[in-house]
Amino acid sequence: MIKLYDLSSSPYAARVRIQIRLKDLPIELVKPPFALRSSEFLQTFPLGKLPLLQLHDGSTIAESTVIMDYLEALFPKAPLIPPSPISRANNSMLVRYADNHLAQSLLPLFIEFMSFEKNKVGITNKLENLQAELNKLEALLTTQPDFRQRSIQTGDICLAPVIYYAIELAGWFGKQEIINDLPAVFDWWQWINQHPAVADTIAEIDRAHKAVIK
Ligand SMILES: N[C@@H](CCC(=O)N[C@@H](CS)C(=O)NCC(=O)O)C(=O)O
Repeated sequence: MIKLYDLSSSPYAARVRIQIRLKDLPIELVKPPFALRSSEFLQTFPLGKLPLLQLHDGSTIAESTVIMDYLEALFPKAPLIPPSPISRANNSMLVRYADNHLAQSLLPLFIEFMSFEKNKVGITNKLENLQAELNKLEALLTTQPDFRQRSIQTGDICLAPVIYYAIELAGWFGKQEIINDLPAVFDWWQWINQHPAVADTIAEIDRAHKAVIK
């Protein structure tokens, strides 16, 4: 059986779990056999990150979006990547936005969060950067065709766990409900959570994240 080396709290692993659940794929979710960053881990996980897909012959695929594209090619039924060139481009923009824009603005907040101190210098600036990236998503969703008129796609799936962390970390640093003044983002978040595969996976990340806080 194909295996996904998984991490409950990881937004990157979560997106692959959502895909697996939405398409009901025959893939086993397993925990990594070695501690992250150990030399054994780095030997088996060449890019040093989770998630990692392991195929029947033992070969491995790293990088969540590469894994997702591979799984779409391997299991094309109930496609999560649209067929037309323009809708593919719109979908890819959401994927790239999630990784190259939103996740980049979250990283500095995540580093502060891991230090477990809420009142560090520079938090206001980091929250403003996050807000600016979320404003871009508002603009992107507004210029793209209405998401309510299409089915769920890999771009939505990549974005959902990162938006979860944006809401959660902004709240942790005192800015509650960071997407509430962004009507398109707010509606998209409600819309995407109507999928049980998404809502259940977000709840899973939330449990893992809250366990860290404890
Ligand atoms: N670009 C990678 C990012 C994966 C990633 O950063 N994974 C984190 C967990 S959220 C990880 O494995 N971190 C272990 C480490 O950095 O040692 C992807 O999309 O798969």
